[in-house]
Amino acid sequence: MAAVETKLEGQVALVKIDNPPVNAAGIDVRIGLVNAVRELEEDDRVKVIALYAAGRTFVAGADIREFGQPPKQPMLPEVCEILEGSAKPIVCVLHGTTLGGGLEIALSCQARVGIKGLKLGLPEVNLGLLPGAGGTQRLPRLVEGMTALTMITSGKPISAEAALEAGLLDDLQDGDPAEVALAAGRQVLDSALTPRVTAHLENRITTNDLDSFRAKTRGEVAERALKAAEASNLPLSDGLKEERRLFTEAMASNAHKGLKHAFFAERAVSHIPESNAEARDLQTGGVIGGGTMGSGIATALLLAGMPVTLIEMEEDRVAFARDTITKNLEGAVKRGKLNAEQRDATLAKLTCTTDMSALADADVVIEAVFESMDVKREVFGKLDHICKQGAILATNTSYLDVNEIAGVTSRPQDVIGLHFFSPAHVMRLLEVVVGKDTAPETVATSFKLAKKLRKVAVRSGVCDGFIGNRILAHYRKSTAYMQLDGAPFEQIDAALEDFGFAMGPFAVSDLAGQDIGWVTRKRQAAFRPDEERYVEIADRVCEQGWFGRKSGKGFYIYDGKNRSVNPTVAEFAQAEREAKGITARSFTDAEIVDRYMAAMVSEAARVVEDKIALRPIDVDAVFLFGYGFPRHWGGPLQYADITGLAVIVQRIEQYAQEDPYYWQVPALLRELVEAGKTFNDLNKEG
Ligand code: T1G
Repeated sequence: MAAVETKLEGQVALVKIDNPPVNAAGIDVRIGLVNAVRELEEDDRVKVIALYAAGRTFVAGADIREFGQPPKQPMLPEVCEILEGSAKPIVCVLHGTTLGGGLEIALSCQARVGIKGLKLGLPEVNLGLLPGAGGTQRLPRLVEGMTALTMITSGKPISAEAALEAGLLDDLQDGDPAEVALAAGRQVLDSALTPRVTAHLENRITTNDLDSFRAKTRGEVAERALKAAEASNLPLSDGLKEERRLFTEAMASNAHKGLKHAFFAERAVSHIPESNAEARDLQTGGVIGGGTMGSGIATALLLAGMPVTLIEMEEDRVAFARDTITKNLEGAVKRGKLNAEQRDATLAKLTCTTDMSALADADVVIEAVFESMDVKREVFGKLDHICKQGAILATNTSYLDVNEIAGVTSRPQDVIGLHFFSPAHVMRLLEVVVGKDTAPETVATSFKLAKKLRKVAVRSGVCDGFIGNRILAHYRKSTAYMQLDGAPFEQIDAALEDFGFAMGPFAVSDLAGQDIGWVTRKRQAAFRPDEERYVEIADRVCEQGWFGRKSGKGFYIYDGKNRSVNPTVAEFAQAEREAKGITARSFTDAEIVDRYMAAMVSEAARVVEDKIALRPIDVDAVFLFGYGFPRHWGGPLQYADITGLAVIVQRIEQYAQEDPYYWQVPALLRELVEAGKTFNDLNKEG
């Protein structure tokens, strides 16, 4: 099947793009389009060309997989120039998600007809780029300045209706793209649709538009996109040159490397060894435990359209759970995800009860009770007798041994860990923890559930803390060590927020509750090696009952929306230094980030080494979608590749001089450096 096919219908030439899954404008599509236009220009029978695409969408952009590869001619800018210069008018029919290079192709045609449900956008900034095939020059010639600048700098798509109103579309139809294309071609023949050459239209960005955008556009990526759009006040050929110059600059940027990696991380993690196993039916869900996590999980299942039965021990807890879920759905109404009718219909699918036998027919049951092995073993013992054969029995534990939990049932093959992140109906990450006896069908069904919940599911093996929390437990220590050695915690938070984290580690633990970390530290105290440094500052804070936001005080003091540093923390730090004979020293922000990331990368490498994560990119996805890792870095192991693995090793070896127990170079990291390889090479080996 050719990527581009032509068929004549009278004087209308239908040109069909067919390059599944999303008709990306890869080399075959580009060559196909150029050849089609060239041939049809010479064919006297043809008076108009109607361009459309097969499948679920018109062109969803340039082929991202070609980025960073040697360029294959013709490149998309040239294809767009050929479409724009065509001797025969080209009407383009758009459906699905017409994005990036796909919209740029459409902008280069002489008329555009949309099909209802269409979304149009220039999402290049989400990849650290800018429209590179004329989008920043031709869009402002078709729509008014503010609309053009918004689409170019925000990357957000607009609806077909908004595009019609803005003049981006000439018409909006319903139906099959091929039929709409033929009808549109005939409309041009009948002069019911007037072709316009975009290049001949005036740029509509005003100085005021630019001034207002300059004032509010922040960040290297968006500022560069705005700069390109500004060049639209030049003659088109000069504007296109400036756009190309800035596009090439963006292609070489770290932000692009990180954001492209993040795009593929979200998709690569669904490629698992169990992909071909048969997933079971998933109509109804059950949740045990109506606390914050249980209610959040129930809300996620309800929002995915599943009837849910939630179990709690006492009636007042049942009422609390229903109330929490109702509030969660109210929040979804506020965020515009649901309207009032949909909220009520969703809530009607919820059953809250103390009677566990109500779970007998559930296709999947997710346990979210107190993090105690005894309690979990008791619950799974009961589920084993209540639930129908073939039901997925899942635990939402965030670190307990899934194999031990499965071991109390007669069907460990149906037991799996489904580790949600709070708030469970909002956070996109789901760690799917596969036990030693978990059946491939159970894994495949869990990934199917994740897709239904619009989660990014990452497969994890069983270990303390799985992928995310195991790595967190390690790098978190580096912040306590830096604090004891002299870095004020607020400096550590600020340095990491500048690096790109939405919130620094001390602020995060204040938000989550200092008592959670305290319980973990006490649990680990029993088997903490003597060689391991231990910092007591956080224990001192907890001993005061200062658990963070929920108690109005932690490392920070919270007064309504205001937050200030808790000065007593510095006193606790100084007292511990004096007790341990430590002289405080200063840290630069850069050193704080280097140490934090070296600690994160080293434990992440060990998680890959131990095969807890399938690939390095799985670790990156966990941190991008569950731990607020700055997207423009692409994740901790992509950061390591961008920074240079040898540099990371050299830093760990330097830090090991002061603490050889904590700072150890993982074998995998050393092997990659010696082999001149990167974590991405491992991803490719898959
Ligand atoms: N190039 C290559 N592969 C792509 C692709 C693209 N543009 N878009 C999607 N895929 C693959 C994806 O990796 C997955 O593969 C499969 O298609 C299905 O995607 C010059 C420079 C279109 C809204 O940024 O936002 O044009 O995992 O799972 O949820 O100015 O894909 O199955 O192997 O996401 O239905 C601009 C990116 C490019 C759009 C569909 N375009 N794509 O979502 O399916 S830059 C974009 C999306 C550009 C020019 C510039 C979404 C989607 P696999 P999926 P989906």
